[in-house]
Amino acid sequence: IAFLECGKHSGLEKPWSDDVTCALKVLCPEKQDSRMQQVQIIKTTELKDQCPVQVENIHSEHDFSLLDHYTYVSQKSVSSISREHHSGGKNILQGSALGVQPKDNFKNLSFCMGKGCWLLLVGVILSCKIPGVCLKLRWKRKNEPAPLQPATQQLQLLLQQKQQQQLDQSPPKGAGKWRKKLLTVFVLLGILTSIWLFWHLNQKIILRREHTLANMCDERARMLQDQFNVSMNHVHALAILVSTFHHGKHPSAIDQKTFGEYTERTAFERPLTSGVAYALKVLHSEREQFEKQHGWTIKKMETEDQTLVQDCLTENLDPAPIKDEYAPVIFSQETVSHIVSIDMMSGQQDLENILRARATGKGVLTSPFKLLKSNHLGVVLTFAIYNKDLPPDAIPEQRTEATVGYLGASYDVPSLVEKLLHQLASKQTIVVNVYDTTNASAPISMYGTDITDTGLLHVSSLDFGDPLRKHEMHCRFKQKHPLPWMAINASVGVLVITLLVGHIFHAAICRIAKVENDCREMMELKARAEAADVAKSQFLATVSHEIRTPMNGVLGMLKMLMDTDLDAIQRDYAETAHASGKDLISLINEVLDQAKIESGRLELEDVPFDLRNLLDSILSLSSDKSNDKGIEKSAVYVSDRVPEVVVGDPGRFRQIITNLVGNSIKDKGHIFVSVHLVDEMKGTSDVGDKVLQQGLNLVQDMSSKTYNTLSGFPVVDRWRSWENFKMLNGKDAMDDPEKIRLLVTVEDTGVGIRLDAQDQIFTPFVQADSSTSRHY
Ligand code: WA2
Repeated sequence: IAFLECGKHSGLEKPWSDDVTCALKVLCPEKQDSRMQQVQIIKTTELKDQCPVQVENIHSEHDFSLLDHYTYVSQKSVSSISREHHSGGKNILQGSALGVQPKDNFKNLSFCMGKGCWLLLVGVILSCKIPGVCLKLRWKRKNEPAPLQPATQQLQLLLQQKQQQQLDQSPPKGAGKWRKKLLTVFVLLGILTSIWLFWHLNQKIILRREHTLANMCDERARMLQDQFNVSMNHVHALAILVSTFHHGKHPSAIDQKTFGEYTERTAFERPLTSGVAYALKVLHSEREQFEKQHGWTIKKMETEDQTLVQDCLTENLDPAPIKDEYAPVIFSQETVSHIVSIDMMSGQQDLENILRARATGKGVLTSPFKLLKSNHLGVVLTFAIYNKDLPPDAIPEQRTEATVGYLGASYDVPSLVEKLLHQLASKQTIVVNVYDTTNASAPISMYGTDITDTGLLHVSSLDFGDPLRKHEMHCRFKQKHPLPWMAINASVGVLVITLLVGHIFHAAICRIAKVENDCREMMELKARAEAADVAKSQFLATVSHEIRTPMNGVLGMLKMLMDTDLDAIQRDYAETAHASGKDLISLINEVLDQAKIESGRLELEDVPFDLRNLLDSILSLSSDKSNDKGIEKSAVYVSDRVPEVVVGDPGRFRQIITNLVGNSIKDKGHIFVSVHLVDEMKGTSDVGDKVLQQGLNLVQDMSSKTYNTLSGFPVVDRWRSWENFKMLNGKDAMDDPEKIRLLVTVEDTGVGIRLDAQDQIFTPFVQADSSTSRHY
C-alpha cells in the first residue's frame, strides 16, 4: 500500500526518478498517519525507532520498494538487513560506476568516429578541389608565352609543352586515385561505423534490459526475504510467548484452544507461514504419563502406506515406536491442526531441524520437502524453547539439557511466493524461480515452473536468516529479446547516408576525371592545331618568298624584252605580261604580310620619314585614278602641330592610307584626308585647329541645304563617329613624351552605309547593300 501511495506521488511511469523524496514521504509522515491501521502491519512504536535508520540507509536508487517492508522488520533484523542493504547498495553503486565508465568511453569513441568520418569527408571534398586549382594554374602558365614567341622558338616550345604535358598527366591521375582511395576509406569507415553503431546500440539495449531485470529481481528477492524475516521474528516472539505462559506459569495459561485462537488471530504478523505448531520434548520415561494426560498416543509420521501419511489423519497413523525421546505436537494453529499428536522426531527433515535448533538456540530452516497434508513443497522453521535462561555462549549439551519444547512454523513456499508476486505489477514481464542452493551441485526448486530460456538470467541471493541454508531467486524475461529496431534503424540510416554520399562523391570524382581527361585531350588538340597553323603560315611565308624570287626574274626579263624592238602587238603582250607579273608580286606580298601577321612575325620598322611628302605621293597617285571617275577634288590637310619628321614604318603607313583612299570613293564628290595629333581634339570646346573647328560648325549648319564642304556634297559628322573610339577618349594616353599619336581621317562623299547594316561590314564577304550589287 505504501508503495502504491508512493507511486501516486511520483508517477508510476518513471519509478526510479524521484525515489528518495518518495521514500521520505512514505516513511516519516506515516508515523503519525492514521491510515496506518489499514496497512495492518505496523506498530507505530516500532516505526519511530526505525524511521531514522531507514532514511540514513537510503543509498541507492534501486531499493525504494524495500522501504515499506523495512517498516515491519524488527530493530535487529533491520540492522542486519540494512547492513546487507548497505553493502548491496555499494555493490550496485560500484556496478553503476563501472557501467558509467565504459559508457563514457563509448560516447568518446562514437564522438571520435563521427569526427573521423566528417574529417574524411572534408578530405574528400578538399582533394576534389585542390588538385583542380593546381591544374588550372599549370595550364595558364603553359599558355601565356605561346603567342609572343617566334615560330622556331614556338616549335621548340611546343615540344617542351608536349613533354611537360606528359609529365603533367601524372599528377591529376594521381590525385584522382587518391580521391578514389579516400572515398573507399570513407565508405569503409561508414560501413564500419554503421556496424559498430548497431553493435553499440544493441549492447546498450541489452545492458538496459539486464539492468531492468536485475532491478526487478532484486526488488522481488528483497521483498520475499524481508517478509520471511518479519515472519521469522514473529515466530521467535511466539516461542517466547509459549515459554512465558506455558512453561513459566503454573498452571499453564495456554491450552490448545488458546494457542489456536491466538495464532489464528495473529497470523497476519507472519505473512509467509501456513501455520505454526508447538511440540513438547517428551522422554521415553515420561511417555506413558504424557499419553494418559492428553488422552492420545504419540503417533509416528511414517507408515507403510505413504498415501495415509499424506492424508494425515492421525487415527490412521501408527503409534510411535519406542525411542529415547519424542517431540509430539501439543498445540497448533487451525491450519495445521492435523499434526497434533504426531512425533516430529519421526520425520527426517523435522528431526534434523529439531536437533539443530536446540543445539544452536537459533531459528533454523529445513531444506524444501513435501509438507504433510498440503502436499506442497515447503520449509519448516524451528525455534527451541529452554526452561531457563542460557548464556549466549552455552555449549550444545547444555542447550539440549535445558530444552523443553520446539516451536515450528511451516512455510508453504509456492503459494506464498505467488501471493507476493501478485502484489507487484509487471508479473507478466518476468518469470521467477526460487531455489534452495545449500547443496550447490543439486539445487532444489522451491517455486516456479520449468525454465524456458529467453536469454537473460539474473540471480539474486536470498537470506532467510539461517546461515546453513542458501537460497537463490532466478529471474528471466517472459518474452525473448525483441529485435533492436532502434539500433537497426540507426545503423541502416548511417549505412544509407554513407552509401549515398559515397555514390555522390563517386559520381563527382568520375565526372572530374572525365572532364580532366577531356580537357587534357582538348589542350593536346589545341596545341596541335596551333602548331599546324604556325606551320601553315610558315609555309606560306616560305612559298611566297620562293615565288617572288623567280617572279623578279620574269619581271626583269619582261622589262628587258620591252626595251628591245617590238611591233605594237608584241609590245602590248609584253606590257600586259609585265603588269600581270606586278599584280602577282603585290598579291604575293599581301599573302606574305598575312602570313607574317598570323605567325606573329610582322615587324614594324623604325625609320624617320616625312609624313606630308608621303601623303602627297599617295593622293597624287590615287587622283590619277579618281579623275577618271569624275571626282572633283582630293585634298590633304596636316595640322601644324604634327612634326615635320616622324619615326615609324612608312611602308605600312602608306599601305593603310592607300587602302582607305582606294576604297573611299566610287563616283562624285571629294576625298579629304586630314592628320592631327590626338591631343588636339581632346576637349571639344577649345579646338584650335581650323579644320577641326570646321567639322564642329558643319554639324551646326545642317539645316541649310547647302553643305560647307570641299565639294558641297554631304559628309558624315566626324565628331559623332569618333565618339566610341577608345583610343581617342581613353585617359590612358601614352606617358612617353617622345611618342605621338596621330589621328588620320579619310572623308569621302559616297552613298554611305545604312545604320542597320553598319555592324555587318566586318563580316567577311558581305556587301553592305546587296541591292546596289557591287556597284558601290
Ligand atoms: N508442520 C507442518 N506440516 C508439516 C510439518 C510441520 N512441522 N512437518 C511435515 N509437515 C512443530 O519443528 C517443530 C512442524 C514442526 C515443528
